[in-house]
Amino acid sequence: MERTFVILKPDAVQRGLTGTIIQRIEQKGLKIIAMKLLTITIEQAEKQYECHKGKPFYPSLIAFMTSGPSVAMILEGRNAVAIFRKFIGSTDPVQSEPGTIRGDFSIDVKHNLIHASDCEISFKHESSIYFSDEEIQKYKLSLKGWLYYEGK
Ligand code: IDP
Ligand code: MG
Repeated sequence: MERTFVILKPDAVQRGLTGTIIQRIEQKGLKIIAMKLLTITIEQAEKQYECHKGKPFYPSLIAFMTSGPSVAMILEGRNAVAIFRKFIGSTDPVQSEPGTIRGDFSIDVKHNLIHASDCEISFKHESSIYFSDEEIQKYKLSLKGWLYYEGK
């Protein structure tokens, strides 16, 4: 089953929005299989955002991401990557639709509350920075049959 890597950024923790966002994730039907509160190190942030190195916003992005605790998560579900990108909304809240997390709760392109993998390759890269295999929970979601069928 497809997985995606998510960070509730330091602004989400400071603004007391982690509970609201996690509730939306659960309501959507994505399965939380790993989750922890951590202060991201400079090394971790640089690895995660290596594709943005050299861009004007890169130094302030690294400073922001390491400025306080974040919540890191792995979610699982059918088409988890694409569905969750839609769920969080566009990077810049000027463009993100109401109803999305960024569209409902943020007004600044940097302080946009949440990160999510944009493809399966990014998922593998990002999740390996923050989680070991032992930290990923294996369990059956009892309501799974009400979310989707295993076959077609
Ligand atoms: P994404 O988080 O939607 O994948 P990216 O383009 O990968 O967006 O950018 C990574 C993060 O860098 C964004 O979520 C945002 O926090 C920050 N960022 C992106 N563009 C800008 C900008 O123009 N100014 C300041 N911060 C930016
Ligand atoms: Mg990105």
